[in-house]
Amino acid sequence: MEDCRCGKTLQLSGGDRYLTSGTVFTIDESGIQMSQTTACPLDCYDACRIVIDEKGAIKGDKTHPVTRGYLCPHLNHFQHNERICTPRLHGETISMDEALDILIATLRETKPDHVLYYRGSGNVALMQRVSEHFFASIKAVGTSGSLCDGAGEAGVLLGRGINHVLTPQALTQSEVVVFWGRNPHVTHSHLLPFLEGKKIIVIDPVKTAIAKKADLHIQIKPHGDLHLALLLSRFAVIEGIYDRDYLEENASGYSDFYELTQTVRIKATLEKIDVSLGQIGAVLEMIQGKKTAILVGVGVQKYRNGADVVRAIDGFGAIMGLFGKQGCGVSYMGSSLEGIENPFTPFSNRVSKPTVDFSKYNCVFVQGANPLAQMPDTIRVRESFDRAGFKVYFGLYENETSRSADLVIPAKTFLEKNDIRSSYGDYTLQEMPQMSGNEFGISEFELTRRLCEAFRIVLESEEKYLEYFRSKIEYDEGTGYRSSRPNIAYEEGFAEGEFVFMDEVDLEIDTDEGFHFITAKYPKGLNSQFHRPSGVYFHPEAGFEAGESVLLASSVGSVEMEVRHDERLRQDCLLIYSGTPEVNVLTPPLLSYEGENAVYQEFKIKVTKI
Ligand SMILES: Nc1nc2c(c(=O)[nH]1)N[C@H]1C(S)=C(S)[C@@H](COP(=O)(O)OP(=O)(O)OC[C@H]3O[C@@H](n4cnc5c(=O)[nH]c(N)nc54)[C@H](O)[C@@H]3O)O[C@H]1N2
Ligand SMILES: Nc1nc2c(c(=O)[nH]1)N[C@H]1C(S)=C(S)[C@@H](COP(=O)(O)OP(=O)(O)OC[C@H]3O[C@@H](n4cnc5c(=O)[nH]c(N)nc54)[C@H](O)[C@@H]3O)O[C@H]1N2
Ligand code: SF4
Ligand SMILES: [Mo]
Repeated sequence: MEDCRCGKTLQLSGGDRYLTSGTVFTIDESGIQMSQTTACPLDCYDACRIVIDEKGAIKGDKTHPVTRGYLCPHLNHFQHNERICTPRLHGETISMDEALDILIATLRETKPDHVLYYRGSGNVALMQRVSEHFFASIKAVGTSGSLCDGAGEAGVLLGRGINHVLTPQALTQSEVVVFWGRNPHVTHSHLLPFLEGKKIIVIDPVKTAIAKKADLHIQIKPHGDLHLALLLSRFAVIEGIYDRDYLEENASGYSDFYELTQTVRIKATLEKIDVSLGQIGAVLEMIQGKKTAILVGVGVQKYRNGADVVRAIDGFGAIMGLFGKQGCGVSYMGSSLEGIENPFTPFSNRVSKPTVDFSKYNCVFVQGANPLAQMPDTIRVRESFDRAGFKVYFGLYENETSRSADLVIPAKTFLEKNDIRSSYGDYTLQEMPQMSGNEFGISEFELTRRLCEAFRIVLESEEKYLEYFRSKIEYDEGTGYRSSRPNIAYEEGFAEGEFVFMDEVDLEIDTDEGFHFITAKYPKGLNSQFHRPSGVYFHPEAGFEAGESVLLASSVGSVEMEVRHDERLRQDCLLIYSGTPEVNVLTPPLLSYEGENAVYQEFKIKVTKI
């Protein structure tokens, strides 16, 4: 690991595991105090608790109920050699004061509705949102929708009204755990120790590590999940293993839902999604009378009907009476803000994030994101970003977006600023006090303070916001949790009183030519941060040699990539990991029908040898 180019960065050392930071301290009202623990704010379910030892090395916190002392390799890379050390304007180094003056002057001369604020998920701690307060107050345009989990979340909310998760601790009570389009070895590794002794079912087109260990793996055709969930529900009713008493009380629309499931043509559908009747019987047999948790990932909802897919899986959970019981339920990616009211001014004007047209704005402010790599339809995004007025990138690392920006403002890392970490995988709510000093970069709060001062916008002190978030923490055996957390998810029913089943469904299965496209998370990277993957993966028998180049084409674009082999894939699929440069040249500028989400896997891909 090398130093930052300007030589000011903190040193990484200790092989692969530890990071040695400089002075370890935290400032409070009584002066400077030694501080020991913080939390990792990377975009990840785990929200690991971190201990900084007396030598400044980063370690997992053994007392933490989820982390249990283990971190992951991403933390070794978060201060890698491409960290941005100095502000720059059109490639020329400038001071932070100059950068802020230029930003302020630009914002002053731009009509507010020509200013776009675009925030990504490079850091998911709560104070990242403080800058929204400024941009919303000047009436700039914010974004709505998501590149990530929005379709599925819309499906969850339509059925349940509120999105509660099953925490790793809640799973200790489960007898069967179903991973449905979710890859815990890569994206939620701290969950794994909680699975010991449980029966595992995996529904995933890829033979992931958890699928290899599973008692049952259904290697479904991508996008077959809606049909599978409806068929499982139908057979649960036919076989009489549904939870009738539960349904009468909590989900009385179940007979209409059962009727809806009867519109699925069994034989033709099973053929199309490549699932057998035997596998449906096996799932039902394994979960019958067992405490079952279904963990749904973002993999199932990267399609226009993603909300329906997740809602149908929820419907199956309801049919089996899984909600509101210990160790049971259906759990999707949660919301970090659930139960915490946003203290910052919200945007009154928003545009959909996955399809935003940057060229409409005279000033674009990008924070903690790399839209030029991670948004769908890269060619359109690139052109529209190029044609936008003044582009500002506020982040930690160089990437496609920093290289195309007019003004680059370096951020501070989470060790260098104060924050609070909420989680979308559990209910922990953790303090993240400043741990080390740093002469370069600016925190989100400080940047916002300077902007608010220039525009005479009222902003509370940093401590006041932190205190507000802190007031939502409830401690239990030394660990902080959101005070709003449910004891058992949905124990007290659903937001609308009852679970609301879907009442119509489009069962069409696309028959376009080409390979099914899977774009999933890469073990060594976090979207476009840290290690960037490369190449396109095929099953060895899919007809392509490892090392040869192929032209990949979808209806929006085409790109050349080198072939790699991966035996875990189906022969009719290709896989390009998230973070691969140019992957999103292939993905469409469309929104999910519900939830304004990106739909990365909507299109099939045609492949030609070159
Ligand atoms: N190492 C690492 N960890 C991460 C991230 C990262 O980039 N790298 N990203 C973080 C972020 S931003 C998120 S949103 C979470 C996401 O966490 P996950 O939901 O676990 O992530 P994915 O890899 O997108 O998808 C999971 C699985 O869905 C499968 N899948 C794809 N299409 C389908 C389908 O049509 N049906 C079914 N049943 N399965 C399908 C894929 O094969 C994959 O195994 O992970 C977080 N954690
Ligand atoms: N093909 C394909 N595309 C995808 C996906 C996929 O699975 N396949 N996944 C989608 C999903 S789920 C997501 S969540 C998005 C993620 O896409 P983005 O939100 O654009 O995230 P990253 O690529 O991780 O870029 C985050 C940047 O944040 C900056 N950063 C990190 N920490 C801080 C900080 O403390 N302050 C500031 N100011 N900046 C910081 C870093 O410089 C980093 O480059 O990508 C989406 N795109
Ligand atoms: S990226 Fe996730 S697993 Fe790794 S240290 Fe951070 S929170 Fe833990
Ligand atoms: Mo995500």
